[in-house]
Amino acid sequence: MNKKLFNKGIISIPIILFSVIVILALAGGGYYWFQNQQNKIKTTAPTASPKAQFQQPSPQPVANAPQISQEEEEEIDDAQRISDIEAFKAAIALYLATTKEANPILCKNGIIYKSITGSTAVDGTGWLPINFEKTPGGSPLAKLYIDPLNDLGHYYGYACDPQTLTFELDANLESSNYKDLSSQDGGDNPNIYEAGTNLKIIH
Ligand SMILES: [Ca+2]
Repeated sequence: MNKKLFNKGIISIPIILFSVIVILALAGGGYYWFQNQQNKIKTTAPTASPKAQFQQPSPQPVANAPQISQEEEEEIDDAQRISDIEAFKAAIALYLATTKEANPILCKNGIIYKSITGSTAVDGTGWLPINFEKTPGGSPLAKLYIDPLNDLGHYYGYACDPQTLTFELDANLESSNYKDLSSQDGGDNPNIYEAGTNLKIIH
């Protein structure tokens, strides 16, 4: 009985060892094959996946950006100037018509105020010395306008007659399209765009 068992054990140990060797060999072979496949994929795979390539932004066609000519730029500036001057005229007219100040002050006599000097404050301390905050309901202007270029050749000018409470606003227009307005505004300077209630204050 015991011998039979022993004999069975003798037989079974090599079988077990053989089986283990076979399993290890298979596992090792499988692992080697798997690594080999992985290396193949790594070496043959493109640097970017097809999906990533698909998502790569294609070069944008060069848009035909609108080319703004010098003349058009000057016309845009001139349109702005005329709009600003009109807004000033309306704000000053409203101030004069509605302010409860006993003696509304438009300016000091004989001074030509320029948008290149001073701030854009609307409380009388800015470049244009009217306190628009004395308009009932508040200043119609959030800030004083300045010329689009606002340099020595292009600025807004302002002066008044303190006695008659009349005023003049000036601008230097640039574009050939708007230039004619300077000689047709009824003022005394054919080269300057003049607006207001007395166009003979600034000479
Ligand atoms: Ca003029």
